[in-house]
Amino acid sequence: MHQVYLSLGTNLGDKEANLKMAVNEITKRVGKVTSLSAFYTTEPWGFTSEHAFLNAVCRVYTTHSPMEVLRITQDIERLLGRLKKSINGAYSDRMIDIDILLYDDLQMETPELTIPHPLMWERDFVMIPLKEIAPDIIHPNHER
Ligand code: PH2
Ligand code: MG
Ligand code: MG
Repeated sequence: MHQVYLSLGTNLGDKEANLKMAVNEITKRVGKVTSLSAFYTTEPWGFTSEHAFLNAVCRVYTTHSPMEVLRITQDIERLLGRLKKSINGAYSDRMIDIDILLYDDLQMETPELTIPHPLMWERDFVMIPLKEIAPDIIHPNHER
């Protein structure tokens, strides 16, 4: 079994319903969700939008590989109505975004997937819910 932390974000539609449906699908397809943070209303980070976000982080136990988790979470994004990933590489409004933050103690870097998520440490919308459910998480390169 592998322990995965996922970040969930939405800023369109019924945001609370979007997060709950995402957690439901994650439970069905990725594995048991053993912890879920509160839902945090946050300002758009890195782009301008009139639509505030609702963000959360969950911990999942899975038998799937990192690339399988990526494929499954992208399927869930499409199922829940995520139409486009970005506009010319810039962030855009979305029904749901599911990002892999951590996968056990794994560090990997491929064109498709980098773990830990390279921007997570500077994003309050990730770190505040993550610290809520995993207070001991620290940056791998600060470990000794
Ligand atoms: N996701 C982004 C970019 N900016 N800002 C907030 N508040 N919440 C997000 O989930 C978010 C963002 C890229 O996926
Ligand atoms: Mg994202
Ligand atoms: Mg994403």
